[in-house]
Amino acid sequence: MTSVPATATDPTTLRAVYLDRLAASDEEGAVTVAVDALDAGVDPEVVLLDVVAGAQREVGERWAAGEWTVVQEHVATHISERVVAAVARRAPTPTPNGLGRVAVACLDGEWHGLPARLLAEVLTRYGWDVEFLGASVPAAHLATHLHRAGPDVVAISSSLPSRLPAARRMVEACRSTGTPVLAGGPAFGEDGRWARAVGADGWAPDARAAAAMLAAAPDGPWPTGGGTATGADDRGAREEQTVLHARRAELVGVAAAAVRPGAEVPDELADDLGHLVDFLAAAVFVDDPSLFEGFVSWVGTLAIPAGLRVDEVGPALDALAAALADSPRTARLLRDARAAHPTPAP
Ligand code: B12
Repeated sequence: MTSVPATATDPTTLRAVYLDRLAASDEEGAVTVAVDALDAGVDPEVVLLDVVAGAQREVGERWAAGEWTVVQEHVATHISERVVAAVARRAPTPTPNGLGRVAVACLDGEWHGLPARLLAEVLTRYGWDVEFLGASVPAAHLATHLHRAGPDVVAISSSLPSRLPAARRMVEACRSTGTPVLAGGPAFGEDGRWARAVGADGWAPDARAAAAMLAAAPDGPWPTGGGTATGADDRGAREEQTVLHARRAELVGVAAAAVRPGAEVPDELADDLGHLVDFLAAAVFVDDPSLFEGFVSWVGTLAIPAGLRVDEVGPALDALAAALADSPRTARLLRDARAAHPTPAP
């Protein structure tokens, strides 16, 4: 166990100590680390973004490496949510300073609510009047809410690039109410290249940058991120993405039969293959092979027992390519990914 120096104020030490408390499922200890840091003069934003968010990213690494179970990750995330609430209670919240109102919502099907919650807390601290709408907000319900509540900006959050088609629907729903959309979270790419592709009005890499950007230009215009991906405006790309989603269950079955013939399909394998199809659909949608290749590299490194193994990735891609030969964009992405990922020697 990492001991807590009474005066620990540097973010790296605090994060290590905080992670220890998460690893021990010690909610009270984790809250104490955060509150003591505030009392020692550490900026609440540092506690939220460098300690809590930093620790959560490490939780994800440990899960992906098979060091932590899903249950350990769930417990840690629950504790972090409690810690964010404790920080909000302890550190006085400035009264809204007239900058305007922001609604923060996760995309439909996006259950990573904590990153959005952290963004909401940070914007509140910068004087915005923030309404946190939570995880997985359906686009149509968001539009209804925006008509009623009338915020100045909608901040949409997503961690999974596979949700980009949903991002496009969300942007269109916000547009129908005349509310500008700021996008953020890893779903939109490290440089925000897919924020532009789904039509967002702005993108920021993290909560600090979002706060600075909104303070500098509350009404926009805002930067929309790097890249030139525009596939979401392309009718052919949209059609192929729709086909992939409509055939998802069948494609998972085809790929599973190719990689483990005759065997019962465990949930973990079905989940991984389902994500493979979803990421393929998103890559087709924004017309960017790097999105799919990033996922293929990542899924092959996961240490999830019974999930898709690295030697099964190539055969799964081959099976999908055969089943999707009449979808030209999809077939091209599968071919390129396969060339970049030859089956490793046993
Ligand atoms: C906790 C967690 C979960 C929890 C989420 C619960 C919750 N209440 O949030 C649960 C269990 C639901 C979950 C589920 C899944 N997860 Co998960 N999860 C995580 C984990 C460990 C932590 C998330 C977190 O809190 N991050 C900390 C924050 C602060 O992250 P952040 O993105 O840096 O946030 C900042 C910016 O992005 C930005 N920002 C965020 N939103 C916005 C919005 C705007 C407008 C702006 C400007 C900025 C902005 O500001 C934030 C603060 O600076 C991450 C690991 C990770 N690296 O994040 C994996 C991770 C995101 N999950 C992952 C996966 C794969 C999944 C699942 C698919 C697993 C599965 N097999 O089912 C499902 C998908 C569920 C779904 N459909 O949404 C992968 C994604 C990999 C990939 N290739 O995309 C990750 C990266 C884990 C890993 N190491 O591989 N997960």
